[in-house]
Amino acid sequence: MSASSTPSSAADRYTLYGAPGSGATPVHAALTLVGAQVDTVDIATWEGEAERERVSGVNPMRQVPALVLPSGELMTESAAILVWLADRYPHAGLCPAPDHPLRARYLRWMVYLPAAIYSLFWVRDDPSRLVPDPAAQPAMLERSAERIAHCWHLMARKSARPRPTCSATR
Ligand SMILES: N[C@@H](CCC(=O)N[C@@H](CS)C(=O)NCC(=O)O)C(=O)O
Repeated sequence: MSASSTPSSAADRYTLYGAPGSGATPVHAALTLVGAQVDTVDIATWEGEAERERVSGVNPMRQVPALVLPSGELMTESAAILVWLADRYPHAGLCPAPDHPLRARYLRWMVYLPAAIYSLFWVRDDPSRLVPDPAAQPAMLERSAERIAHCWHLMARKSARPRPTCSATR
């Protein structure tokens, strides 16, 4: 059994920066499922500059989740963290193995979520970052909400399991 397939041990201690309801939540769930030890640092970046400043020394993007690995290396980007944890602890069964037929689909949607949807919240959380004119902000919020809804629908449609045909159910 290689080191990467061993169940988590006492050495597997992580520090997770984030807050409930943030992208740190699925990371915390994955760490719990693999049985790792987690020290959490509560930071709600969307609450303002002071909170973002608190995480800036750890993650220059001033965002959560930020995860310090047992090696001391920092990981950011929630999807990358989830993929890394799932591969690091295969016994937990969190993802299809690299040679599994569903691997491509898994990677596709793991990257799609932050690229197509999560990134839009950087603008929505503080519209003035990209749209300085307050009068123009409601339109941006409305259109980005439509875009997000469209992306969720597309994913739901395309990632759904194909329905069995009549002949397949016989
Ligand atoms: N690309 C990052 C985005 C993380 C992100 O947007 N986090 C939010 C909280 S859920 C944040 O820290 N926002 C504060 C900001 O961007 O200023 C990821 O996928 O993990």
